Amino acid sequence: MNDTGWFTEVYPKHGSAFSLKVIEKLHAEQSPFQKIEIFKTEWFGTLMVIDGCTMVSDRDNFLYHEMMTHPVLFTHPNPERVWIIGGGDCGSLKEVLRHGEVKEAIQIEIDERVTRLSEQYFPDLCTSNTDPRAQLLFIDGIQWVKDAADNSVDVIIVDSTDPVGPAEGLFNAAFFRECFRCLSPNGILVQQSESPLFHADLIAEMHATMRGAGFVDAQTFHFPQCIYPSGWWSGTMVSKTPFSGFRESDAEARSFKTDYYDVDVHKAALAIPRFLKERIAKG
Ligand code: AG3
Repeated sequence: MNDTGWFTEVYPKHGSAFSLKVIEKLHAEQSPFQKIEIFKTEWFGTLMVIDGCTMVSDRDNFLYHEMMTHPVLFTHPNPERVWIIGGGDCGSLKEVLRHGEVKEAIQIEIDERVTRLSEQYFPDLCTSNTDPRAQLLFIDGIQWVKDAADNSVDVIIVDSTDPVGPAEGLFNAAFFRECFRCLSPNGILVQQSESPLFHADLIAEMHATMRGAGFVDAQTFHFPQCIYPSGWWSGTMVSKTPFSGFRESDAEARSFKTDYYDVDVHKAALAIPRFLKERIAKG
């Protein structure tokens, strides 16, 4: 935060920045893994920042959390066992648990402080933490996946920070191979895959690496996220069997309220703009 009362995240590689007007800094600490800051902002509500990067705001987190969960869960035929790697703010966990089919949701977050601060400053994201189907583990997701048995999960959601620092190992071939092994035969992995505009190379590389790890089909989808670089974000889903649409009528008949996701949004999110299609096709 600078002395004019604005928090700014600068994107040096992309000659741009994003700022939010801050009312007050609520908290700052260095956890064993990263620097975590919490701000009260003028219009975006509470904001969590990790190592200078925006993570979650009250105002717009619904976009990300709904899109990182509902498309993948309505694509899998019967998602009973779900792991969330990262996701320490618990926003993805909350959305996952809205699905009645889910029997077990395990959140594997390396940094317990992210969750404890979220419980304190983002209580709305943590309302499902006590759901009997939820388990919160504070261990390294990479190690968790390495140690897990074959065929032990239906959906893996990688809700990570940018691919630097603690999250770097969540974007490589060795990690994807272990995920592939742990997933059931029709298992799906979805990973946050950064900005279509700023990180098209990364998205293309993820497609190639994930296919190299054994996944047979890949679909990127996109959604707005104004607090992240370029204001436009994506997720990438990969599957052990070819994708053939999603459970559209179940999505239509869903019993829970959403603020962004619905059947039309799901379909629209899968429409990939020319430049990205071409970049992914190049490999
Ligand atoms: N995970 C993606 C954060 C990436 C933000 N990058 C940045 N600001 N440079 C967010 C976690 C939400 N559960």
